[in-house]
Amino acid sequence: MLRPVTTDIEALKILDERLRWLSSWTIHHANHVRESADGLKVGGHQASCASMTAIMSALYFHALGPNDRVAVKPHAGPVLHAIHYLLGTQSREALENFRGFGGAQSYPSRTKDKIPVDFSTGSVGLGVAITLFASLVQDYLTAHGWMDESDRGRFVALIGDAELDEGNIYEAIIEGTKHDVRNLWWIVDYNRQSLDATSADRMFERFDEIFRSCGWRVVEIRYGKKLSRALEGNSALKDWFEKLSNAELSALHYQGGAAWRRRIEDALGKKSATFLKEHDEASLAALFTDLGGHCMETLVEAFDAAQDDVPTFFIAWTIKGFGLPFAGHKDNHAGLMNPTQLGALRETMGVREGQEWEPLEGVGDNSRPGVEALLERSRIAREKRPRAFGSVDVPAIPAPAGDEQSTQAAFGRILLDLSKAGGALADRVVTTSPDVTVSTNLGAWVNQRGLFRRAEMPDIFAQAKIASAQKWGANNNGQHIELGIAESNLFLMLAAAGLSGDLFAERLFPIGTLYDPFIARGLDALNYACYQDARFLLVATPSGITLGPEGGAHQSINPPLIALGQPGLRHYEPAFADELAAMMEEAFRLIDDRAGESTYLRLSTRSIEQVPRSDDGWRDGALAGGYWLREPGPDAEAAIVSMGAVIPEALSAWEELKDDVPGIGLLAVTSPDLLHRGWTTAQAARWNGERQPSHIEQLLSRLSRGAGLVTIADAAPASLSWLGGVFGQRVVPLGVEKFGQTGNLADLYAAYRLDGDAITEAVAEILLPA
Ligand SMILES: Cc1ncc(C[n+]2csc(CCOP(=O)(O)OP(=O)(O)O)c2C)c(N)n1
Ligand SMILES: [Mg+2]
Repeated sequence: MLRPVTTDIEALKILDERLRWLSSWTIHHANHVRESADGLKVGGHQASCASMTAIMSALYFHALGPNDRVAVKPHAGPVLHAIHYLLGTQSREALENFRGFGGAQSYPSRTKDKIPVDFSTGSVGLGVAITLFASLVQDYLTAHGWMDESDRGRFVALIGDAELDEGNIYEAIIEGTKHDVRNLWWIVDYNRQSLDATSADRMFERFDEIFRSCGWRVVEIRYGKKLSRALEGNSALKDWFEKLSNAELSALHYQGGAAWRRRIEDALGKKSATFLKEHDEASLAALFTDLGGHCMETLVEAFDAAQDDVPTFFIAWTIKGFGLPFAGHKDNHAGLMNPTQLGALRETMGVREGQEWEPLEGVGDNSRPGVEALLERSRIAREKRPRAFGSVDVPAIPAPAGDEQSTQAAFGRILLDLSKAGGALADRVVTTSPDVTVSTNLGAWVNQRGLFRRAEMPDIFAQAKIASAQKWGANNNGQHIELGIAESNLFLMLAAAGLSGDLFAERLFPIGTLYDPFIARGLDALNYACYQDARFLLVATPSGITLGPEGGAHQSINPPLIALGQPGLRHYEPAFADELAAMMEEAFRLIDDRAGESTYLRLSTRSIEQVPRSDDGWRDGALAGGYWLREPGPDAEAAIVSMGAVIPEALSAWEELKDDVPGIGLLAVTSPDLLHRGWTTAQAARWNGERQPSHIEQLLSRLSRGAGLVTIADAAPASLSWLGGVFGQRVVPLGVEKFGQTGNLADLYAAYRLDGDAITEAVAEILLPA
């Protein structure tokens, strides 16, 4: 039975045990008790949870303040659920349905779990780094006067030690050093085991050096009180212990007291006689498992001692599977206790059969009031906050004037005009770019609004009166966060800024720019941002082989296909500046709309003649994914379907063909992504008896059923070729399927079949009988 509570430490220890039990039981229940409908292994990570129940108990029931936010190591999700179960904010039903449909999620999810999840996790490394960018957003909000200094919180990442192999963590700390980030606690669950094996010994002490050199405080929580005392006066034993390899240490933790005795005798001989006489096998096992990450006093002391805002990297030594039968075993990552082992654990934890879900089962009457008081205090700190939407009015965004424009130049002009006009939206826009601010046309905006830095940074070139188009002083009012070249950081920055409404109840309108091909470099971080429903505008420019002389390494091909398959991100690819203005207005609206999403604009440096408009009839269609730029005749037999920067080729081919192919239409596609979604949504609705045709069905129904479509895009042709599936119309898809190369536009368009000749030939092919 557990002891009566005398101090918070005692209550925290009890809660540590409750967490270990409840997380083990939740996983066990899902795998061994709940009926299986399909015979699939349900899974879960009992060892990874047991590894950090003490750390999480000390954190959630002692150290965290109400404004603190935590990214929990993905496979410790069940511990987070257990914490909220104890706090009364998670239901038994959700736990009984862990990893089931609608139940508690395997890995903490902001959007799907009902408990407050500050950051979703799952793809290791990303949850760690986003905390750094969230702290930067917090600094940004306080510097701009939207948040009180006193409301600032700390950002905590709970990290698996193998997670430290993810390069994005180091990209983030390098960026963080430049921005002097603070209020961060990164706590490593240093169990020296990964999924496959024990971790490499060679990295020992390297992590400390890396973090220290980036300005972090490193706190090693290696020994618990008992073990520390035992080793203090026994330097031979301490020396031997500290030289054990990761694999040896894990194996000993698995084998237990007898193995410890044997190994110590072998290694130290007579020198260990007194020590071994004083310890039986059980006490040897208990002693050597008293690592810092399992010792409540040590953890609480370490957390209490780090109360300033210096970013702190804690290395808490732990045992994977602590207290469970497979503790320390190298294969325990996905290991599950069998019913007999679980039964034994139940007994040692004082849980009666049938009472497994009882939150405070096994806690004695004397202890209860202290535990309950601690839970009550912690409950208030962990309350879920509502998401904030609809706070900023988005004004109409006018199109920049000019007969010839590129969409990239128009983007810069629109932002500059927005800045000059001022207003709530302009003030809440925050731009960011991985060292391509100038080349993506954000320069004029930054001249107007300045770089953001907590500490004033003069523009030395301007002070020295050296001529430059970029006048970039930095101060804490600036609205552009300049990043180093690492694209992964861009997406994590967008993720954090795109959650500002949720995390801080203050909406920001984040805009990130990069070159289109380099989306691939940060793709998992982009997916991660979308997964947690962060809201932002991603502007990718330049794109495609239209970039000409820059060549194949910079010419993107497949991002429209990426966007087609990416939930939470709407792809628009405008051809004209007025389309772009409408899309930016829509993107801003979507950022602040509960049912909205993020937007990806794929832009180009090609300056093209703008089309005259007689009215606004094109606008709704453009925002829905496409519109007839040249209306087809009744039951037309052919149409050209064009996306983005190749519109001049499509228009000239249409001019050339219009007399020979009566009624030929020209469809401007602005979003294959929206058209496809609309199409599949309408099909799904038909199963429910709703017969509203989708936008693409309405557009294509203007043509005859046997009509042919020639699609053209400076992108993978599969972006548009699927249009033939809507009504079974024939398609000749033109686009780029081989890597690009240097060249002028005429040469490249001819070589890659993106020119007017290719279009007319393709139209001829579909009209001539086979
Ligand atoms: C990006 C990514 N790669 C691989 C995985 C699969 N995976 C999940 S946990 C894990 C190892 C975790 O080891 P560690 O971080 O030390 O956590 P522990 O369970 O030991 O606490 C791996 C490879 C993942 N979730 N994300
Ligand atoms: Mg590990």
